Amino acid sequence: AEEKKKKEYNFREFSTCEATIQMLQKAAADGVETAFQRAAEMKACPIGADSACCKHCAMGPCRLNSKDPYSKVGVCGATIDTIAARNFARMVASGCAAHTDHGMSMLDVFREVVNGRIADYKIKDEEKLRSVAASIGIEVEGRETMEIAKDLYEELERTYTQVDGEIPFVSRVPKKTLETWRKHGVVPRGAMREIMEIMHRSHMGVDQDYENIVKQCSRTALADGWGGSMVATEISDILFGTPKPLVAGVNMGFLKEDHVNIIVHGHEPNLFESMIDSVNDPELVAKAKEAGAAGINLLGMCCSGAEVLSRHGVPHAGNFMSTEAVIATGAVDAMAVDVQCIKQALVQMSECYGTKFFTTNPRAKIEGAQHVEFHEHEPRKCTNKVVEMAIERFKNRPGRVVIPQRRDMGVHGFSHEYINYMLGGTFRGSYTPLNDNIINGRIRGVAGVVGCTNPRVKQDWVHVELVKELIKNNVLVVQTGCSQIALAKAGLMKPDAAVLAGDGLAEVCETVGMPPVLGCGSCVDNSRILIACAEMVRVGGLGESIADLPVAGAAPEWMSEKAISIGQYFVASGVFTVFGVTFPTIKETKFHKLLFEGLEQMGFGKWGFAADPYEMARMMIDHIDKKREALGIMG
Ligand code: SF4
Ligand code: MSK
Repeated sequence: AEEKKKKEYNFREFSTCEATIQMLQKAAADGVETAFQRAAEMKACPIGADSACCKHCAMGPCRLNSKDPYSKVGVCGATIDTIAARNFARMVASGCAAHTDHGMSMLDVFREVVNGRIADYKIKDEEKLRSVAASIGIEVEGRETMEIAKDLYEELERTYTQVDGEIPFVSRVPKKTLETWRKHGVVPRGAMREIMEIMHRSHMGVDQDYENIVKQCSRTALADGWGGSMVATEISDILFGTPKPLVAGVNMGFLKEDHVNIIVHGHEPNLFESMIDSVNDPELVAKAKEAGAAGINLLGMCCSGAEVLSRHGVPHAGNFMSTEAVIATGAVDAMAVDVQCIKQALVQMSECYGTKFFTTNPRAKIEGAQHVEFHEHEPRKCTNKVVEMAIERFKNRPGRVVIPQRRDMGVHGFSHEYINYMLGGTFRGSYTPLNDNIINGRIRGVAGVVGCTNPRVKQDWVHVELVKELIKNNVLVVQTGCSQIALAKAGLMKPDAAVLAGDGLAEVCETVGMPPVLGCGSCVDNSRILIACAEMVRVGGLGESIADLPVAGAAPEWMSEKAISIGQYFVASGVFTVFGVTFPTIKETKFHKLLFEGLEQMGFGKWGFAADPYEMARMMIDHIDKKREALGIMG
């Protein structure tokens, strides 16, 4: 351990985020280790990285040879294609489960609001409620809001429970895309059914045909994108308001030394919404002042942070790979977490710096953390307690506080509705509509750049270089999650970042007053990108299916199973989707070829891989150009 502590690292190799680098240096000087050092110490297992091992039964675990993948089979005879496809299927299942369980929690809150059993939340956006209901065929004309809301709840519950048939949001899918899904038998039923089936089929000795397994991967992932994730986004908008562009700040400089600082990190917006109420409660503010603080300062991190940044302009302290670093400031009086992407190491890190660390969700306790359970029926009980404990910690701050002085302002909050409105009312309206700008070539195409940060690559660097390259080539970029925060820190969410764009995109940005990079919110808000794509086809009439569009997606620094589910639902929806860091296949295998070529030939999108951002941009731009040519809009 002594050896480890003494080891010198060049933290500039770990990250391009100045605040994070500064705090990594501080943590190292304080003798505290982070995920960056652990990743440097623990090389990734090459067999696992290639998905060439199976531990689905006790005859194994079996390891195949990734250099010569067909030279061996597992004890049961499973081939590399079966093994890699089953491993992939289980990543899709877990990612889909995470998003759909999040969506289900939002739907639980909605049900209790509709039934009048929750008083702390209400329907904030009635217009959104009506438009979502109408989009799935619920009668809205002349009806009371609560009547519509009850019908909407019942319909959306099918997104999870429906044992047969098609989930409700399938009504939003362009006709030809849906025909492709029906032809290949991948239209999703309820997520519970799809996840159950994929877990069954990937059990030892069940589905051992990689093509058939991939079909169920698509079906399950679509139950995420057009199901659980879409429900999470739409219900959150109905309950907490649909985002509209607003100016907001990102980075650790938004911590305030003379304030009680509270960070909420995780994914579900209900915890955050109640925390906003608690930090504004006059009694609690008075308590903070009695303790000598100038006030209470609330910040977000990761996806729930990205969501409230977009919806309310709450400042954001940093993305996934900054969650340990921010604690090293010593300024965080409390961190409250709910679900997903919470590093277990945060507990020990918090102990080192005296930060009060709270888990709040019964699904996600962490050994050593204090659990203050959050209940939707009495949400303030939990959030008030967190605030009170944060005030206590402020009174007795144990050590030196060092806050990196970086604050990056930008415009966030581009819901698909607002993108529609901003670009002309509909995608084919009379005022600079997106489709017209694509057809006239000012905008070459649209890229979704999303996803995590990962200590196996230099934090933020791949995101930022890729996006710069895309906008330089007139590709409009839409973003979610930790990627959005990377670009916000790089200053690309400001309208004047249009100077970095190609002439055509810059002209559109200047005319509309928008940045060339549009932040849409959290990971579940990737569903906004799906809806925007569907409307480009259905409303705007560009091509006949999503696969015809000059669009592409990327998750350049992905790390989570959720990312694989997101990638697979974009691919199954018709989008070319490129991942960086690593990809869990072996290039020479049939399974790899199916994901990277075969799916496209079947009418879906396809996967791509490149670790280098410039190569990634080139692949995406080539694809966009190929689609432009097919649409007859080259030049
Ligand atoms: Fe090995 Fe087959 Fe068991 Fe997997 S299912 S561990 S390949 S014997
Ligand atoms: S939080 S899934 S690290 S984007 Fe959604 Fe960020 Fe990836 Fe978690």
